[in-house]
Amino acid sequence: MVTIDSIETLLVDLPTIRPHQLSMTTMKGQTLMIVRITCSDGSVGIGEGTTIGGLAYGAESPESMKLNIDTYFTPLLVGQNADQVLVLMQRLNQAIRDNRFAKSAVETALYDALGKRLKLSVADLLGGSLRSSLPVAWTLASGDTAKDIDEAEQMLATRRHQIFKLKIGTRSVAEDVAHVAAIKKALGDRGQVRVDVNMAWSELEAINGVAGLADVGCELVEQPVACPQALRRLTQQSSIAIMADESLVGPQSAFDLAKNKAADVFAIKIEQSGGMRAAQKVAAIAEAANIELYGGTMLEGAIGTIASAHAFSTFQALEWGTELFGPLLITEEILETPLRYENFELQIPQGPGLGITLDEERIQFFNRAQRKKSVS
Ligand code: MUC
Ligand code: MG
Repeated sequence: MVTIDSIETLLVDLPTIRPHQLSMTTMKGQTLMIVRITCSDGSVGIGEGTTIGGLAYGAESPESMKLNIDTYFTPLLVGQNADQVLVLMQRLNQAIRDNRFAKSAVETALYDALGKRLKLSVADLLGGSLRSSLPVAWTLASGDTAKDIDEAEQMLATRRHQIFKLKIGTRSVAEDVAHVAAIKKALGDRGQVRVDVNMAWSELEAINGVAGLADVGCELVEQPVACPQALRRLTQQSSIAIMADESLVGPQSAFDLAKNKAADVFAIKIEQSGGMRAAQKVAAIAEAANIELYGGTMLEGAIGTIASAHAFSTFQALEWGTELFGPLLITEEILETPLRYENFELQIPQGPGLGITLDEERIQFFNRAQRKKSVS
């Protein structure tokens, strides 16, 4: 029997290519919480947890994930049969409430190690991939309309992205609509334009905002309001698609939203769902309820992005593509072989497990614990 020998966690702090402005915070860097699980046969699996702006987005932070995995998850896992991922996750779920992001990171590492042992990809372990590449949107969030247009033009010219998600919600509704109108006018039919309000609007603001956005050619509005009932009312009256993101926190919430038809589209994220398997359950609920799908991101680095890609590759439909651009927002390459983004798509690595290998020197260089040692 192959058992779990040890679990290591580390925090890797990386700069972003430019400030990334969301309605709740502006990110200047990203912290990857990396978990590494070593098994008795020598196989090693990696997983990743990220948040957006520390605790600005939700109840978990990279630091809390590290502490909770070290203190509470590890004793439940060490010595257990490493092949039985469902049993291991059930063991965690019985003993530990919530902590969906940390669970997602650990589940990724367990499947990565299992895939390496069996010489199967993570997508194979999840039932098999239905696609080898995924369309990837880019988020325009510099905070400046002219800069955003330049950035979009660059993405179109290099054939990296043709779907653009604009982060709005910090300015007035009228200013936001004007910002979106200017970008859509500049791009015309060459680029699809969507927005993410990250819950910043009241219901009344959203009624006006969504109507204004529809008029200027925006095709989708992500999480305009926090309240699920308001989201449902907007979905019922909007002429363009309304997408749930923050309201979607795993299968139970997916069922509640689907039951009330509170969104046209679900932005599924593996971390918010509680892992890749839970993300598949959310997708199944959406499919049964005729809700369309979009593959979301918590701005993960390469590990979380590729774990998401394996999970999304198993979805029957992915009508709105994905936004798996996280590694491109970070200045540093942390893989031995960089990911391939070409022709507006991300190629899903084909090797066993996640199919990626970390550049250990780079990881150690940016490891917060090593940096602290070299300063003191
Ligand atoms: C979110 O709310 O969707 C996804 C893209 C991005 O820029 O931020 C994230 C989070
Ligand atoms: Mg969002």
